[in-house]
Amino acid sequence: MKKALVSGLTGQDGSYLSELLLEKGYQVYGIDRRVAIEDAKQRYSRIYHILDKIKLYSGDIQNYARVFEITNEIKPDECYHLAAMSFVATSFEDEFTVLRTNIEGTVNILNILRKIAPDCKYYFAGSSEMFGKVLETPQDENTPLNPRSPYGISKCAGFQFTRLYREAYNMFCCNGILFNHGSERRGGEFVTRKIAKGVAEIKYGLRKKIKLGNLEAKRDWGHASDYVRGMHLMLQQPKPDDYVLATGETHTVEEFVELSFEFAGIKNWRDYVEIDKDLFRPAEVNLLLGDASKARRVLGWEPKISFKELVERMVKSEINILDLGK
Ligand code: GDR
Repeated sequence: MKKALVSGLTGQDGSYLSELLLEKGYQVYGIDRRVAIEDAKQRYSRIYHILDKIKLYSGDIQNYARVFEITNEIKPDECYHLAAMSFVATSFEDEFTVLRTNIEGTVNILNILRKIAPDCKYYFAGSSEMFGKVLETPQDENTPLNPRSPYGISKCAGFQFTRLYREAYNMFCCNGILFNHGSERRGGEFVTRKIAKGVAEIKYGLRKKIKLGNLEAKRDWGHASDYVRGMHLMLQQPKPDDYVLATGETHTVEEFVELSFEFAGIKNWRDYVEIDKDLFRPAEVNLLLGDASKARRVLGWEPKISFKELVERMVKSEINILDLGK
């Protein structure tokens, strides 16, 4: 039985990845940072259905000694490092948390693997935010990095460290460069979930408006369940490498809004959306569009869920939640 250690297991991607690994017969272990939410159903909402099948270790990736202890006990065959401060807007306000969690945390894990599990295959969750103010379109593995946020800069550092460990120590280290991916399990502060939830609440008369920032930004949005398949495939190849995962389609935030209202059966969406200047970022990434040809060719990966289906699933899920609560 293969053993996989997943940091960030309680998050959106961690939950889908754990389901996939369990299906494939892995023993799944997670590092779980303590937060002050006592209710397990709420705290582990994304993984509640598999909690009895996985093992969670309490710890923080910033704590070298604890991660060392956990890794030493498990001796994983594969490590998926997903844990991060992942909200771009907050990274402008609190650069230090990004620095410590995203850079120190990543170096801790790499360094520990090198010392006690050098044969462990390692996946780093790189991001399309690394392309920032894009220097070419579409973006692929050879596009120069040009980040536009503390978050983007931190992911570039993690990405380069992952490469460094591959080249300097001959370790099996892969970078996934994942473009935006949402789902019914997306965190509430990200724009896709915020829109889907807001639209459902408007439908049921629970709110009058949604406040949003820049509607013109363009993103390449896929579904998280497709993207975790790509992560796993990267670690099953004969050689470690870096791969872009993306749909190859880009849409504005406005299109996401428009379609969400359409799926909820609400006309004249502009009547319900208020633009709030405070939600604009100090520096914006205007356009992301990924070219995942390499992942298609080498990994045989392709996304199954379209943009339209993603929006539909997210909106319907929010409507269902409110229906169940009635
Ligand atoms: P992003 O995701 O920054 O692309 O990073 P997010 O959903 O936060 O923003 C997408 C775009 O929407 C615009 N926007 C708003 N965003 C938020 N959050 N809230 C709003 O009210 C709002 N109004 C407009 C933003 O300006 C932006 O242009 C995500 C994260 O998951 C990262 O961790 C990941 O690495 C990348 O995707 C790939």
